[in-house]
Amino acid sequence: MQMQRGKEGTSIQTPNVEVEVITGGLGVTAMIRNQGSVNLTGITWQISLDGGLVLLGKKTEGTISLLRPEKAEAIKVPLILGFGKTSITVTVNASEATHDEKTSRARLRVVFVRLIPGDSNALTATLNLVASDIKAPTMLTIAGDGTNRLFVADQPGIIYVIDDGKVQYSPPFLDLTSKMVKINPIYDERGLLGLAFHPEYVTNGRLFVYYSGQKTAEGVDHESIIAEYTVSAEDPNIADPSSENIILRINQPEANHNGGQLAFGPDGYLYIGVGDGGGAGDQHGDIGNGQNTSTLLGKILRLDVDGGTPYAIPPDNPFIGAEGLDEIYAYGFRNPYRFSFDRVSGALYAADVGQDEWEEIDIVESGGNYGWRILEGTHPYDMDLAEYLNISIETLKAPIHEYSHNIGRSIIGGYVYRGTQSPSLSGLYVFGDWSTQFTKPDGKLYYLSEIEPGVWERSEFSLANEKPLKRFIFGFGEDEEGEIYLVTTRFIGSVLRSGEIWDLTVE
Ligand SMILES: [Ca+2]
Ligand SMILES: [Ca+2]
Repeated sequence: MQMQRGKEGTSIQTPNVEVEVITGGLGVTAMIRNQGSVNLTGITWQISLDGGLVLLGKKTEGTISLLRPEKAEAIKVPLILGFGKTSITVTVNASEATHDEKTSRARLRVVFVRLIPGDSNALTATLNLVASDIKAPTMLTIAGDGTNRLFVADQPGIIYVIDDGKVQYSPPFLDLTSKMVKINPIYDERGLLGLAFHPEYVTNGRLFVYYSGQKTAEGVDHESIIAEYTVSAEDPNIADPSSENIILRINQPEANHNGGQLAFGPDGYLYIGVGDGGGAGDQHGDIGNGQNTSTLLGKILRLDVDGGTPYAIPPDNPFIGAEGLDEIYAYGFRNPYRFSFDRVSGALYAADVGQDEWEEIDIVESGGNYGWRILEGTHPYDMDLAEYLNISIETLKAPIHEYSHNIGRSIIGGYVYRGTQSPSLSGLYVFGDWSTQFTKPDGKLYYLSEIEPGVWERSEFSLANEKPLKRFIFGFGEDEEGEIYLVTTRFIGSVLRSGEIWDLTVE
């Protein structure tokens, strides 16, 4: 069964061909995907180069005789010989009256084609280095106390404070390494993954962390621990290490897919992103964890940390009085590693890292089922499970945007920009992809704009500097003015101190 859904969850019966991505190297390759629900036949394509000195491969044409729904096919110009800057335009036309076109800029060096990051007509981002000499920063946030200090969580367990552009290394704001599992410096998804300051931090000094702690049960890998700390009474740049108050422990069956985001909503409640338990394909129990509302795994949780001990359930949480754990706010997630609230609308934007093929962005609502592992993005993953659970596909919440692994590998959620330095970015959702490859740092920077109600368009930033980025993107952050930051590493793990903090501005 091939049920393709539109942006509002309606069926698309119209044909829809898309040029997904253009890549360089030796020659040019473009991925053409059938995004509709009907077979496409007789797709004619053209790859043309405009500008520079092109001796071979200036214009290439071909035909794809049949492209089935969900499928993608590569089209190629195997040999290009040329020099200088050029524009590569890929055009596709299917006989079912659907067409698409994409243009990328590139530099030709004899037979080598180097793509310049950024979509044609995309905004140009300038990255300014704010701090470095950190192992593997996973996020950046603020205390909201008007000091405009930046707080950075480093995956091995240290929180640094950056005050007026200077990182306070010793002592750090908080060192949690002794409480955590020892993480693999080569690659690990465990570690210090989340940090959020209480909305009333100015008066109560409370902050919350999400880290990977030692297991206390058999048959699990580790525990995700959400704990509270209090700032030291003597020094605003140090948290009291003895103040730990554990809010929640969650057994994690595997090392990966831990989620990790903590954020307070505009309602004052603490939201927590928890992954599906890890491994691959959510193979946990009979039905997996995403769809199982008797586990906290594969969920976004919502707690009241101002009432109850150690927390209370907000009175309007969706599973109160119904089957399912009362902590759950929304479910059907695989790895909601990063989410944020729009400062203006209050909407919760979550980026859910996909399995084999699709990365997605969701606007999350109370009680919503976001589909995993029945669907990956809008695409079937385990339709038998829907039948087994008697879930109608139409009731699953569709992402506002998805992209395939031809484009990226692990989506890294960011923020809707509400700052003042970059007016052209206003209201756009800035996000990224960790890296297109495991073996080399190739993070991508994107933004999403709602071009008409319910229709979202992804653009890859052009870069004024650091192009290509050549870094892994681990997360984003905002300062008190709503200016946006990016945290990266040069290496896949935390083995070296290659972590960097950048602020991002647009002309
Ligand atoms: Ca319940
Ligand atoms: Ca989903």
